[in-house]
Amino acid sequence: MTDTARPWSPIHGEPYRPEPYRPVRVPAAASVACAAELRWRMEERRTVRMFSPDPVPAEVVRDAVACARTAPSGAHQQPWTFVLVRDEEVRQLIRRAAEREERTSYDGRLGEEWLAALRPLGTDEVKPHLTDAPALLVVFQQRYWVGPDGARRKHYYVDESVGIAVGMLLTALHLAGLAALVHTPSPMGFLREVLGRPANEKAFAVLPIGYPAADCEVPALVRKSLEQVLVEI
Ligand code: IYR
Repeated sequence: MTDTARPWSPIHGEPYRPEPYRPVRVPAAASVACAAELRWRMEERRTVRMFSPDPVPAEVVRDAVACARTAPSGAHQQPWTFVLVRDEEVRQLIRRAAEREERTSYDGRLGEEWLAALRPLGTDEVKPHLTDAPALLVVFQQRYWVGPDGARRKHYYVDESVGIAVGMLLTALHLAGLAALVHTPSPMGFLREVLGRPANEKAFAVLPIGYPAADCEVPALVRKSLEQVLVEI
């Protein structure tokens, strides 16, 4: 599937330019069936921390990023960059740097309340998934962009926009049969350096992507029910 996007340019300051939008109406029965199917497919998604080193088709990850980039964003500024790392040495570098930060975090920087919240997840400072998973997708948020005049221009609702895009990415990966973890080493400044990203980009998350290991375990967690999270008025 080729990329059907038109060439992108910033629309900053341009006048409103409407175009028709006439998606085919999905018949109600098909809509209900699709939503129900999707609901159960997504119920199966788990955050995975134990990956098989088996390679993943790069095309699946690229297509998932292509899905993520359709996310809505503040002022349609699309303030994201996805860096796909498959190179073994770079993954090793990222793991070493992340574990250095995590050690400080788990040794007390997080504080007792946070550590208690994490206990049921069974996480610690050792992050084998960063090198076991055959692909790391590092998501950067662009805090601002630089206009043709060299001036910095603000991006709006960057956290929300990139968060929505990552949600769509996780959905696409899961439906395509790949597992992922949203890893947020803190602080993440090292990622910009290791990956040579520009100053306007700030790491948002590192996503190890792959197949679960044959002996993969996940914490026995319970999701809130639909009734607990949905209020209908
Ligand atoms: N970044 C650390 C700690 C951590 C924090 C949260 I909030 C989690 O949901 C999971 C982990 C780590 O990756 O271990």
